[in-house]
Amino acid sequence: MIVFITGATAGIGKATAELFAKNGYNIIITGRRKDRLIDFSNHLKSTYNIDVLSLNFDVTKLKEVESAIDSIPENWKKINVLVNNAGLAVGVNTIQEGLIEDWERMIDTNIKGLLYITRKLTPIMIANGYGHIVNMGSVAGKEVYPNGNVYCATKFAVDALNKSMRIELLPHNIKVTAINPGMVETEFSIVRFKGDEERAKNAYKGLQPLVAEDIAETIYWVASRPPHVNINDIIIMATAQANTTIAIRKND
Ligand code: NDP
Ligand code: 8X3
Repeated sequence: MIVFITGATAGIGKATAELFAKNGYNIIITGRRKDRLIDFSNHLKSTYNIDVLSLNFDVTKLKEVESAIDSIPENWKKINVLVNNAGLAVGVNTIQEGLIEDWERMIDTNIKGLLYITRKLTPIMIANGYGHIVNMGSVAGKEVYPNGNVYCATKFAVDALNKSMRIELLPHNIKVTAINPGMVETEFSIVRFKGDEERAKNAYKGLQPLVAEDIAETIYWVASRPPHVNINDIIIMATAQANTTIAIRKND
């Protein structure tokens, strides 16, 4: 069994790779940070006695995506599960003050990157006659919140693409699932706040957020249902969070 995970150098993607490796899958890990890919690949191979293929590329660069996927050896092409996970939020601004470069990074990564990967890998899955695509959405793709505008829009797009993919890939025996988490403490907020670790920590102040392993377990669970069962869509939140704007914190 083979799982292909985008954005496996940190957070949810990394925890997901670890869990699939623990369960005997061979893993294709991807990301831009090559040093992390090398270290993580060595860790997975030595700990779980599985095979790992590392692909170092930026999902926003179509040519890099194409040549990385074209380089996959024949014996790695029987991909059972694709986890379209690489993504990010950058900045928290009103629409009138938003930075165009932040918007472009989010649109290029969360929408276009996911599309580039999917466009290259679906013909391989179709040729195989099976597959399962797990798209990383968000509660931000179900409801908007103040200053979330473009990030929310990208995740609403993922929600739409998830539904479209399920229709179009139905004749090819390819399952399609969306996982939509609320707050998960990873590097996500550090990226969103552009390296301001103090501000990132504050996002989770006074409550217990989800951790990457909670989402990894959910992804592993959906991927390990029997062939006749597909989980279409999951929303998963910390118990302390009710929706994108209401959470209960100890200091409230
Ligand atoms: P992290 O920042 O911890 O991890 C993000 C991963 O995405 C990294 O491995 C990073 O790798 C990769 N990535 C980002 N940009 C690119 C790019 N241009 N090319 C290739 N890889 C890229 O965040 P999370 O694990 O929290 O986020 C994973 C997904 O989950 C995202 O889609 C996010 O929107 C979603 N999500 C997160 C939530 C949260 O609260 N944390 C809640 C809901 C959804 P590298 O930098 O090495 O390229
Ligand atoms: C990440 C969750 O609420 O910060 O997608 O947008 S949120």
